[in-house]
Amino acid sequence: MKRALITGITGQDGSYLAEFLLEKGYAVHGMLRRASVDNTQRIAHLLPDQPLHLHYGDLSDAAGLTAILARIQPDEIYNLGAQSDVAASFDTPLYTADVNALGALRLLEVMRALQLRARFYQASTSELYGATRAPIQHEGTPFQPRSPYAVAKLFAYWSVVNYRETYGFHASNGLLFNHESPRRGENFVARKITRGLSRLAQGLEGPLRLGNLDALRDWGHARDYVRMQWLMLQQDRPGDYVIATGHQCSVRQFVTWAAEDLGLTLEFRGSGTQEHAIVARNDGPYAPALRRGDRVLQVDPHLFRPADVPQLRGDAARAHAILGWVPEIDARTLCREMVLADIQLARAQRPIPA
Ligand code: NDP
Ligand code: GDR
Repeated sequence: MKRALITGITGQDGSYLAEFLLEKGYAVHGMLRRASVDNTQRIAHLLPDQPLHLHYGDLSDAAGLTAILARIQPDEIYNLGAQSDVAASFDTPLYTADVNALGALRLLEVMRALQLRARFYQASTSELYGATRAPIQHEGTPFQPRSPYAVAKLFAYWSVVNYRETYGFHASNGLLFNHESPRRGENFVARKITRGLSRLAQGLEGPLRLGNLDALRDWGHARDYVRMQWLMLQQDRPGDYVIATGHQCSVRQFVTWAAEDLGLTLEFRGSGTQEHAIVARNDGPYAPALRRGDRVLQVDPHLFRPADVPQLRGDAARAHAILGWVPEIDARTLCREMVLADIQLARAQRPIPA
């Protein structure tokens, strides 16, 4: 039975990857941060009766990483753990660098010290392309990181390349573009939209407040993307791969889709920080709390970042050619799946009428 270690197992990708590897017959070990409240909700369904083992650890703690790797002796390591919130990285740049940059290097160094020949996957990101002017980005597009998060991930990216070239590590970078799911953290924009509109539709909260509606992203589904993480480590040769759908849409478009899935037609009014959206039509049973003319969205200047990434769109031709990977779920379908899941959650919390 192959042994895999996943850092960040409690996160969105970690939970899908753990499911995937368990189905493939792996013994899965996950690194878990100690928290004051339960942080295992995304993997709770996997815990009974499965070869899934959790170990307390933190990417900032080299001694702990050494103990975990020495004990488990994994065949494959997936480094998904990170301070993954780009906006938060502007407020916590040193912490973000410690976890996202030095955290990856710590793992590589522990592997070197223990002479552990595990295959290594690093969760790299489209954020490395940042301010690029290239309309579509591939493995050869120069990096122009635009946030403390992206700068830290750039260090980790090059550390992986260096350990591969210098010490012969089987270490690979997945340059993943945005990917979402019903398990996505509530602060990332796609989930904020599907959850916020679903709750507003049930009368559980007020209008959605968002920042830059013009940002363009290439959104895929997390379940599709973890399959590729595993595929990269099954190759004879390590390498770096862009993983993306090749399609791009704006935050405003995502709002429009999510509203459609709730039976709502929106009308956007105003511009810049005055922009807002109201209900033009409500055609379905999903939004009982909303009437024509109700405000559903307000742009909030406080939610703009000190620097933002205007547009990302990935060319995954290399992954298609070498890994045989193609994304199965497009952004429109993804949005509908997220809205349906968030409607159920919102309905479960709807106050019982007196
Ligand atoms: P999440 O934010 O959902 O999960 C991050 C995970 O990292 C959580 O398990 C979190 O633990 C853990 N973590 C945070 N800090 C530490 C630390 N100091 N030591 C150990 N673990 C830590 O992210 P995703 O699942 O969405 O993303 C997975 C990885 O992929 C991340 O590295 C992210 O930067 C990267 N990525 C994500 C993309 C996306 O669109 N989702 C795209 C490209 C890259 P806890 O639950 O305790 O907070
Ligand atoms: P991103 O994702 O920064 O691309 O990082 P996020 O969903 O946070 O933002 C995408 C775009 O939406 C704009 N935006 C808002 N974003 C948030 N979070 N909240 C808002 O209210 C809001 N309004 C507009 C942002 O300005 C941005 O342009 C994600 C993370 O998963 C990273 O870890 C990963 O590396 C990249 O995707 C690829």
